[in-house]
Amino acid sequence: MAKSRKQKAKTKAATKKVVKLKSRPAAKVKAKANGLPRASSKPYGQDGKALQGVRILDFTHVQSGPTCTQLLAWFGADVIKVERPGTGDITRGQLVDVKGADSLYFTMLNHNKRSITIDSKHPQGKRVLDALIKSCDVLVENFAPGALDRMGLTWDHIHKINPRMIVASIKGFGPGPYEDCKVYENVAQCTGGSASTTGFRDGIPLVTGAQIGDSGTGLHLALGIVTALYQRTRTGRGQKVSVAMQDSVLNLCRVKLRDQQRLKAGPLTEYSQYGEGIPFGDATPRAGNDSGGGQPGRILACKGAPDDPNAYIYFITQAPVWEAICDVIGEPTWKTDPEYATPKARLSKLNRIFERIEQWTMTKTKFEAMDILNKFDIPCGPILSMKELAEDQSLRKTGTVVQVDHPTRGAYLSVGNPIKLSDSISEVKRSPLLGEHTDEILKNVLGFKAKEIADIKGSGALSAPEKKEKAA
Ligand code: CAO
Repeated sequence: MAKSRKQKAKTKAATKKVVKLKSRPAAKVKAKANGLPRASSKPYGQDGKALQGVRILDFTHVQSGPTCTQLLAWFGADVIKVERPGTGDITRGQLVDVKGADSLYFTMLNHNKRSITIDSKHPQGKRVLDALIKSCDVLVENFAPGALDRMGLTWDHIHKINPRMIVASIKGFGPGPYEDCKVYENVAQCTGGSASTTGFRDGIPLVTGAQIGDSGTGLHLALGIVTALYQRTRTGRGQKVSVAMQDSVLNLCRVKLRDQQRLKAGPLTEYSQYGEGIPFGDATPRAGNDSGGGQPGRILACKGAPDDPNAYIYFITQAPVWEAICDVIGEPTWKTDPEYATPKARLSKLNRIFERIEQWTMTKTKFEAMDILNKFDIPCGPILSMKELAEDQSLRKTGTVVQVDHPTRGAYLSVGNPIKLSDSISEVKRSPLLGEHTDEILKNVLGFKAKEIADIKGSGALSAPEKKEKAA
């Protein structure tokens, strides 16, 4: 097909471009033909951080949002936390263990961030916020529904002044009957399917200690943000990233929705209830400590229980190691007995089997049992207390548990970055004091002159309103 003049011109321009790139000295050519930079020649871990160059306007508070931005900060993003003058993130003053110091609740969720205090409803505060929006890549918030809009920070406003801005939000619920509700951790666990499937069949629904509603949602949001940042490298524009806590919990409970649908095909044979001959209702029941998958498991008492509340082990009767289990617990005939030899035959006798295994585990400490069972590749795990985890040397070595120094509270333990990148090493830096970086951000990030800074400060936009003197 003959090319039009326009097409010919385009081809010529493209050829020119290629020639130009080829004719540059090799050292100056940064991009390879596939558009990716050349592989760094620096040693792994010494060529910056994964999210270096990404700046986050962090409007988060309490737990869900701060979990997300802390993770991004550990990966090297410059996270600027905006806090209300005077009080800051409410968690600074919650569950206080050292008088006058930021609580562990706050410090353990806000590492590697900078703090600036701004009254977001003050005209001069809005001016600073607009400047921050212009200079940041991502705004992250987990205010109650509508709060960001009430501050005047609507999507239209943000996108108008910075079309590249990614606006990431956590709310309790997605669009629907509950979209205006305020939500905390346990509400999300209850509305996301976790509580109805946690606990024992004959007991009330239970919430779990793992903060799947807050921290779980923060993790989901972090993935949404880096994904949006990646898309932006192609489109050049920002987008909204929204995660509802109910959705995150349900996502983490997807195996229970799987079981809900399996109910149509008959009883859930791996649930203890099946072996006990108790009929199933029309919803996924609570399954105690039964294993979620097709490998039956239970928590069994070890030497020291029940006086020691954590002298227990999780034991899985994985089918491939059944014969080894029989030998270890002293029931070698179960290897060939048709009543026990196959996984199907065992399903109706799980209570009997685990009672027998427990007779054996009760003769060992949880660590002794773990050592013996590991030799036979029998999947098991001791119930570790927070005290044991805090003292665990292997977790200290990997940086999953770290000791951090803090100017007002002294040294404390925290959970470090659980996601390990070989070329982006996480250092855990202490959380910022309230407004610690206000001046630095106004001057170095936003480029305000001394006079402007003095005017903004003088307006009261960055400080708490003075307490009125009590009338005599
Ligand atoms: N300057 C001025 N005002 C500020 C401010 C600042 N720097 N930062 C916050 N505020 C204001 C907000 O604008 C809001 O004012 P309006 O109600 O007038 O709009 C007000 O502070 C309260 O914000 P909020 O409603 O978000 O806070 P809350 O303590 O009442 O509710 C929470 C907390 C968590 C229930 C709610 O924020 C929420 O539902 N968030 C979404 C779900 C979520 O993340 N939950 C997890 C929390 S962790 O368990």
